Amino acid sequence: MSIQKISEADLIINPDGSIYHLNLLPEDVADIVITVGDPDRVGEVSKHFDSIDLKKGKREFITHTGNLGNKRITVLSTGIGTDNIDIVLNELDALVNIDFETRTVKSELRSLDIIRIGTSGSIREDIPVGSILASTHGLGLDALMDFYEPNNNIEDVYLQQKITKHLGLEQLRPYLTAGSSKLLHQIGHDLLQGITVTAPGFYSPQGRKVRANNRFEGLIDKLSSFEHQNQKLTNLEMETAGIYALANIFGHQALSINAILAQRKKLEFAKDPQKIVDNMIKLVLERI
Ligand code: R1P
Repeated sequence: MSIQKISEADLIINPDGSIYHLNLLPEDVADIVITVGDPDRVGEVSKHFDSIDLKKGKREFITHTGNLGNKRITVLSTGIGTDNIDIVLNELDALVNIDFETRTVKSELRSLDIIRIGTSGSIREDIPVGSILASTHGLGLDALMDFYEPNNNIEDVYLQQKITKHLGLEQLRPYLTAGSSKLLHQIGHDLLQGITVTAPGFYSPQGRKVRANNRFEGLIDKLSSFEHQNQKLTNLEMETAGIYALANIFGHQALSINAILAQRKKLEFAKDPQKIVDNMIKLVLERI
């Protein structure tokens, strides 16, 4: 089998040997990676570390790597949206699985534990503001995975088809991927669980109406009325489905943990969002 060299245009490495957007060197990435949307949340996570040995950043991609107990952990901000997730997951994987000297895929592949600590809105009456929810699956309403060769298992395809039919949103070609059952057991075993819906925007794509009219009327009711063998769509955010789908393609383990700040059915928003986020951060760090 010939070894394929990845071109300088396909994989851009900065003059100092770091990867193009994340600005990280291969040795900067720990086996446990926490992703957060908000760059300011990186420090909110790493302040709990026993030591921080690396702080780097470029654009919205801020990284701290350090130690907590006997664990080495990287915490990295993704910014908002699955277009950013495309960059973060590809560059993280390249950092650990591509030899930057030879520009070839390493013979022994590393599998990262990728845990998203994010904020989200509940679409179910029984999931109140302040809940911490683990995503069993990510359902993407965005177009990211239209560009990749799918790598879905049969159960995911079956569930995705059921949901798509229920929603009547065939034109959006929703994609569905399960999260890591290992991480769900380790971190989310006693949390609320559900299928997280990843939208390609915050306003109309999540059924919000401020001034513009929505094409899909009643989106929240449609999403929240799906149920199949006790599997339900529970919450909305903007990254999980992309993380799950790309982690699955690359062979990484991924889990998304969501702090519920908004209640879309009851039209409520958290009075003290930072406290809810802090609870989630502490819970995840205790279980990592
Ligand atoms: C929207 O306000 C942002 O908040 C949520 C959404 O997924 C989106 O990124 O997550 P983060 O708090 O992790 O950014």
